[in-house]
Amino acid sequence: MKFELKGKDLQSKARAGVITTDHGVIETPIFMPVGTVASVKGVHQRELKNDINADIILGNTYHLYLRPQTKILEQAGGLHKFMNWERNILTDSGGYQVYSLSANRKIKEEGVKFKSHIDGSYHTFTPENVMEIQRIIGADIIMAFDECTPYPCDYNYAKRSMHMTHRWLDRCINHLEKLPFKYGYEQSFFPIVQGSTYKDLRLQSAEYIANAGAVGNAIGGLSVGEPAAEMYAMTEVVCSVLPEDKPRYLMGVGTPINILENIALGIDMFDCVMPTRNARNGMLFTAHGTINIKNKKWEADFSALDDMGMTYVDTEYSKAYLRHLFSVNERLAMQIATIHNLGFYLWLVREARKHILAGDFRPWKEMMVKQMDKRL
Ligand code: PRF
Repeated sequence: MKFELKGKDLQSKARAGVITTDHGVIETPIFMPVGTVASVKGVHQRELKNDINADIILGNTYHLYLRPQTKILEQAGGLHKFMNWERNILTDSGGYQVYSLSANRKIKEEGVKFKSHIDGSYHTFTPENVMEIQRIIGADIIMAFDECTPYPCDYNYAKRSMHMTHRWLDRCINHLEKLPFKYGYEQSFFPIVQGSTYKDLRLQSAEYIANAGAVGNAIGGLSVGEPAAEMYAMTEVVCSVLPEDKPRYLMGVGTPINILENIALGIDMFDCVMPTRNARNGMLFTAHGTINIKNKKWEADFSALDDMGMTYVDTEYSKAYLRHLFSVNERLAMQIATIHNLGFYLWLVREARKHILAGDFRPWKEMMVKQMDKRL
C-alpha cells in the first residue's frame, strides 16, 4: 500500500491524500460504507460502484466468521470474489462487534470467548485466529484485534485494557509474519489506538501504535457515547503523535458534522452504519440538515428528494413519493433512502477534499457544520 499526501489545509490539520492498493486508488478523506455481512444493506454492488462511487467498503470479521463462515469464503477465493466487488475492502477485526453484539463474553489475556448472537454457540477470538480469519477473508486492509472500552470507563480499567490491546497487537504482528498472503495481492495491517477518554492513556497508546511502524493507523474506542467535544479532544492528541505520512482511520464515526470536525483534526478515513441504518428508519442527510421523511409534513411535497443531491434518486423521486413508500412499508423506501445517504456521505468527503486542495477548507467546514445542524 502506498499513501501520498497531495495537500494540507493551512488553517486546520486537514489533509488530502491518495492511498493506492492492489485493488485501486482511494482518494482521502474517504468514507467507507459498511457492508457487514458481505452486503451493504439494500444496495447492489453495481449501484455502489456506478452511482455511489465507493472506492472502498467495510466488512466485519465477526459476522463473516459466523456466516457464511470462513470455510465458504476460502472456497470462494476470498470476499472480493464471493461478493463480486473488485474495489477495496477493509475488514474490522471483531474487536468491537464481540463487545457490542455477542452475549456472555469473557475477556482474558488469551482472547475473548463469546456466545454467537445468531445461534448461541460458543466461540473464541484470539489475536492469532483473528489474523488467520482476516487472511482468508482477504480484505486489502485488515485490523488489529483490540478491546474497545465502553463509555464511561473507569481509569484503571481503561489503562489495563489499553495495555492488553498493546500486547494483543504484538501477537497480531508476530502471527501475521507467519501467514503469507493467500490470493496474490497485498493486505495492509492497521493497529488501533485505545485509551478511552484519558489524555495520558491516549498519548501513551498513540506512541505505542506509532512505534509498530504499520502502513496506516486507526483510532478506536471513540463514538461510544461520549460528548462530541471529548471525542475531538482525543482525536487531537492522538493525531499529534501518529505519523503524518500514514493514513489515519477513525473507527465508527460518525455524523456528517463529526466527519468534518475530525477531518479538520487530521483524520483521513471513516466508516459508520449511520447513513445506511438511519436511511432504513427514514432519516435523510442533506447539505441543509436532516430530514425525517416519514413526517406528515412531506405528504404532498412533490419537490425533489434533494435538489443538490449527487445520486440519481435525489432528482428522480419526490419527498412525497418516498414518504409514501415508507408509510406503506415498501422495501424500495429503504433502498432509495440508502442510496441517497451514502451518496451524500461520499459527496461530503469529496467536497472536503476539494476544499482542502483549494485552500478554503476551514470556512467551508464552518458554513457546512452550521447548515447541517438543522432539522428540516
Ligand atoms: N475497535 C474496533 N472496531 C471499532 C471500534 C473499536 O474501538 C469502534 C469504536 N467506535 C468502531 N469500530 N476494532
